[in-house]
Amino acid sequence: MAQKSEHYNASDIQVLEGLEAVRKRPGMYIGSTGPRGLHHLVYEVVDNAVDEALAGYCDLIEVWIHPDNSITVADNGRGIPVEKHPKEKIPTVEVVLTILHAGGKFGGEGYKVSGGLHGVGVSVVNALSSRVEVRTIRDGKEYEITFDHGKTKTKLHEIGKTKHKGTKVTFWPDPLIFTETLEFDYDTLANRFREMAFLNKGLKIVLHDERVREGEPEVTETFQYSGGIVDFVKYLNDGKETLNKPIYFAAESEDGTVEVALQWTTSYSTNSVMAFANNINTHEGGTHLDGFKQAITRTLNEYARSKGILKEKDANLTGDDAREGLAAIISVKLHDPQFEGQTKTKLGNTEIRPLVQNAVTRGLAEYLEENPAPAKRIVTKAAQALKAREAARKAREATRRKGVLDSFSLPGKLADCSSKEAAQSEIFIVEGDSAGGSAKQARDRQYQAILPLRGKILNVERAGLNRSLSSETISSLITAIGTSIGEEFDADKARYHRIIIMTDADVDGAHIRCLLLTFFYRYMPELIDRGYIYIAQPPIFGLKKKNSRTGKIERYIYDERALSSTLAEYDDPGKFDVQRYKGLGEMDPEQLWETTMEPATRTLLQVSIDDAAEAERVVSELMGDQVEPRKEFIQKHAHDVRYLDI
Ligand code: 0R9
Repeated sequence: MAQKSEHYNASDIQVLEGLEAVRKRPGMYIGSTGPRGLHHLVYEVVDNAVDEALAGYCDLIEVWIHPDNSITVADNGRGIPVEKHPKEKIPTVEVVLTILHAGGKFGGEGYKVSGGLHGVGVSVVNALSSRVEVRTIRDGKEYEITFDHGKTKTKLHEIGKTKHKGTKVTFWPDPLIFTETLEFDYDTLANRFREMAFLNKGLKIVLHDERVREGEPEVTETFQYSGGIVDFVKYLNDGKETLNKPIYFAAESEDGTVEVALQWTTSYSTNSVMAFANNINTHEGGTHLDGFKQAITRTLNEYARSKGILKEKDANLTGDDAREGLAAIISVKLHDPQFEGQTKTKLGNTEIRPLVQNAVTRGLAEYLEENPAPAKRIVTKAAQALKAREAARKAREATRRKGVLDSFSLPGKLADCSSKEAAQSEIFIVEGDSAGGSAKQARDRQYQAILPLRGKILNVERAGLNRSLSSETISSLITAIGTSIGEEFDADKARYHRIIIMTDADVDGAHIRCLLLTFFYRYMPELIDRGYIYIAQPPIFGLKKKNSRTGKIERYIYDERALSSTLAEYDDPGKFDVQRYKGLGEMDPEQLWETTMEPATRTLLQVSIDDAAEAERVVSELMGDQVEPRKEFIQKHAHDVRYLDI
């Protein structure tokens, strides 16, 4: 808008300042300018289309990832209005794109329910894009308006008549803002759209990836679920042994709507319960989740007592007992959601707790009475969880009497650091004694502790907590970390804020890493949430001058694919020998220090769970006791196994 100087007025200045502020501090609006923030741009636009679907005017959303890293989102709704905005005196569509927080507030009454985590609106996408093109169809006429770095480039103009309906937005993320990467990750987008389609029954979301990869066709995937969150629960439990058909309840009040779907499996895990508010995954929980949990625990206890499955002398089932093996989706849609918590993903609306609690109590009690066979399986499983928990506590007490879990008696193999400041301290979990020995010599004693792992680690996914505790490797891990486990787990007691898995760059190393990640995911997930878990990146090749007397490594290579390009660039006359490191033990302490352990120069991968549903499925498929899903997973991912991680 800066170009149209003859019409420059006070509201224009305000507009410019608004979007300039977004460009100056993008993190405040989209979280980061890394890959997460980049993908957030897409969600922000798709959320607008989903709002139109929730209002009942649209049932198809299409998304294209173009080869030049631009994105198009199209919906078949009413089209963004083009009439002059009464206050701003420019077309409403231009207001929506150029004024901060202008979102749904401008559409007359606005939307009853609106998604979007930050709710910042599409103007933020405009501010952070080098170019945006918007097409909107109103009364059979198609209009276009374009923007350049957030400023109007071509004013709204009609481009023709059409029988179609809807809005189409294309944007090019600004390379000056997204300096880390401009590349969209297909799976990240696909997982989010799958989730959205589950949460909005019947809504069709089509994702097209137009980026051509050698020898591969263009990818198009359609997400549409006539069963909504019931299909979501089936998806979470795919390949698991289930105890009941998915149960579904819905309730409505003047505050909003509640939908719940749930199904128990034979699994030991308790972290497949996901709660959403206005399509946002409320990772930090909140009132809807509290209401749900209370209802499940109470109802199962009452049923178990009334049927004599729990006797008078027996203790009550705890929430964890009742939820062991449970997969559930709680989805609430509210007119005025209050998001709280550190990451604004905790629902605060108190009126929602009784709404969910009553719906689940009534619905579940009725289900149990009407379906005695699955009801018995569900309650018996919870009663077994109670017994296993009591047995695990006894095992823990016995091991503690022996002094094993106690942090006063740290494991003998641990070479601890001298600092007691957890925030500055780190522990390397190292595969094998020989690498452990090198690491102990290499480390900075003040801040770096080394725990060598001898022998195999149990697969906790199959063994359960009780048996895992009797494994020396697992108990020394728990003691060294200091948080305890199970009911007594306390993340604040972690003795290190960087827990670094350092295994060999071979198949065995990958297996051990996988077992350790499964352990942290199942029993210490809060350490992953807090960002305490890391994976070390040792080099896999070293380049050495031919006939070198000193044997000095001139250059380290960390990535198989980088070897040939590095050789081509660095070694054209062929004067280097390539040494392949099969294990950490092949490096001397100085080499291990400079390549993998020195904070100033090393690379660490921080483990995070972007997509809880996907993580849960992958862990159960890969680590659980059913062979068939694992086989299918490995066949499907055989080609990209280098990039596989949770
Ligand atoms: C491709 C992504 N889709 C959108 O961004 C999109 C926004 C949008 C919309 C309305 C309809 N479809 C949309 N798609 C709309 C229309 C009307 C009222 N409210 C919303 C109407 O016809 O009266 N809008 C979102 C905000 C606005 N429109 C508004 F502020 F301009 F009204």
